[in-house]
Amino acid sequence: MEKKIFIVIPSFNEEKSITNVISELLNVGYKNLIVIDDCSRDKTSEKIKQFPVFLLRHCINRGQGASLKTGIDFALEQGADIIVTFDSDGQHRIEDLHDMINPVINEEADISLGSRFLKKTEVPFLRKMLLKGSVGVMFLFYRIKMSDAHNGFRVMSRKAAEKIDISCDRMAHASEIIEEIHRKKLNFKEIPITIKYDKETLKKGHGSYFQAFKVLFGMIFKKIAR
Ligand SMILES: Nc1nc2c(ncn2[C@@H]2O[C@H](COP(=O)(O)OP(=O)(O)OP(=O)(O)O)[C@@H](O)[C@H]2O)c(=O)[nH]1
Ligand SMILES: [Mg+2]
Repeated sequence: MEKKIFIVIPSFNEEKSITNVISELLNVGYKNLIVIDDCSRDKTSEKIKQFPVFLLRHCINRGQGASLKTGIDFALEQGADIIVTFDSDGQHRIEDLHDMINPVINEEADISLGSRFLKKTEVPFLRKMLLKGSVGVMFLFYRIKMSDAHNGFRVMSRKAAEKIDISCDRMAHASEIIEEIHRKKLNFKEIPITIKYDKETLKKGHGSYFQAFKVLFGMIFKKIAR
């Protein structure tokens, strides 16, 4: 029987890129798209209305983690067998979807995690250091060997989605997902993917460095305080 694939797309002020992301996904045949507009201040929702997608809106800005939770819970209610999380800022590539989905469909893994470090990708220096810091913390605390702990491109089976509890509303959800994979003894596979860095995403990225620092040190303090 064909598996029902749902794609969860968190969105916050993405009026410039959301139309492209959605039309490309629809064009290659993915029909079950769930967009979570996280109380954008721009025209994100208006841009989406022309497309046959599920549009969910937060009435206050709750963050990337909360947006994913809203979308994943909705996908489960709709009977999803496979759930993909895919960014709306145009940084993820449709071409990588197939390689990401296959291990989960073939039951080789409960969850595929995209990794920008298994492919030759130019990652901005500070971003790279922060990402490597998170990977180091994951190894130090949990003995989890991985190359990219903060990649928003994931594919999970229904079983994995039901088990993974996301309680961190903002950026810390990414490390929380890895901790949950470890705690719930789920199998993961890292898949080489390309993250597109262009002028627009790099400009936005600078604002999130402070958040990324906070998450990294938050992880360390949480573990020490336990
Ligand atoms: N920053 C941010 N993103 C959100 C929020 N809610 C939903 N998102 C979406 O979550 C996805 C990832 O957000 P980004 O800020 O690009 O985070 P990132 O890709 O991990 O980091 P960058 O390298 O800075 O792009 C995007 O599709 C956003 O639109 C929010 O409150 N803040
Ligand atoms: Mg991004």
